[in-house]
Amino acid sequence: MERTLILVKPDGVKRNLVGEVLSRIESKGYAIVALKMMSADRELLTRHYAEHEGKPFFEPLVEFMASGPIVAVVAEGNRVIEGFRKLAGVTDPTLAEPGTIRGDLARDQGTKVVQNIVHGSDSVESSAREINIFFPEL
Ligand code: IDP
Ligand code: MG
Repeated sequence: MERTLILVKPDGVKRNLVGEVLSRIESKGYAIVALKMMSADRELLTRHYAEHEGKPFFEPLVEFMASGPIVAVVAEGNRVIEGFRKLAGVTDPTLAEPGTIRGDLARDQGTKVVQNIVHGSDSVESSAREINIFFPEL
């Protein structure tokens, strides 16, 4: 069964949207198989966002993701990687469709890094790598 790594980012936790995000995952029919609230340090975030190292938003992204608690979730189901990305909506919350997490719950805050409530793995390879970073015990 396919699995994906989902993060409720610090903006989502600060705005009390953890329950809302979990509710959308569960309502869609995916199973939550692991869940924890944690603070991510730079080392972990640099590994998680390795593909973005060197990009102009990399430092602001790491700083933002380390700015407060996050909630890490492993969700499971057929095609959950693609399915959660659809639930999340596109990266830019201004362009994300209404009905999606980012489209409904986030907007452009004028910050160096886009604050968009959630992360979701984008491929089978990324999900395996990312789940191992956040849940090495799984
Ligand atoms: P994704 O989260 O939709 O997969 P990625 O391209 O993997 O988007 O980027 C990771 C995160 O970095 C985004 O969710 C967003 O927070 C931030 N980000 C991506 N592109 C930009 C950008 O062009 N400017 C500012 N922040 C960005
Ligand atoms: Mg991504």
